[in-house]
Amino acid sequence: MSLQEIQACSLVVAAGGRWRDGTQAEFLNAIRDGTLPQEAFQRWLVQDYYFVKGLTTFVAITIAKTPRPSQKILIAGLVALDAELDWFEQHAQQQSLDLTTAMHPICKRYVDYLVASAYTQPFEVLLAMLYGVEASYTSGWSALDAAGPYAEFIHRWSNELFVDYVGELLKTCNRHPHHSRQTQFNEVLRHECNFWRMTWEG
Ligand code: MP5
Repeated sequence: MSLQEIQACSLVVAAGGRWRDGTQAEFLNAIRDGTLPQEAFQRWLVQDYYFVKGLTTFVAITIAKTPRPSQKILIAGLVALDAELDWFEQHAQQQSLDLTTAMHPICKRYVDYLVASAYTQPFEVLLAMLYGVEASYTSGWSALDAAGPYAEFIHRWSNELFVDYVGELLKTCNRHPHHSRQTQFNEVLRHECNFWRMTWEG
């Protein structure tokens, strides 16, 4: 499935302006323009690491609730998250960043929302939320050319394999519709918007 198909799915279309708010950010514009302050990049790196740790919990609980065979794509995603945490740790070490500092309240609110939802929402809704997390990130980063000092980071969420994974998540969502999933999909986008603002403003 292409990025265009991902961006044209009914969840995204029904989200309206929330999709734009959750996928466009001053932080990303500054990467594109080559004007991102190092401080903002390092804030993003540390907070996104904390976010991915929280997302790992969310995915693990979602796996436990999801019937086979739809579980398969989630288990593959969980393995990728483990590798991604290693990747973040290596980058943090290279830049001498401390990964034991406090989580920013905006990041914490997002992670708390995901983990609380994992315990309380039906798996169909959790699938739509995970799709929201991944589809918004790939959309945001894919708007940039994978070139310049941040090429590795842009490539991570815009490469073909990652887009394929997000497409598989969408197909899984489409196999399991649920009447209340749009509300939570929109809520994910609201948290994405706040997260991006935090990376830029501190
Ligand atoms: C993702 C992320 C994508 N890393 N950070 C935020 C704030 N939202 C979404 O998750 P993943 O696991 O890195 O693909």
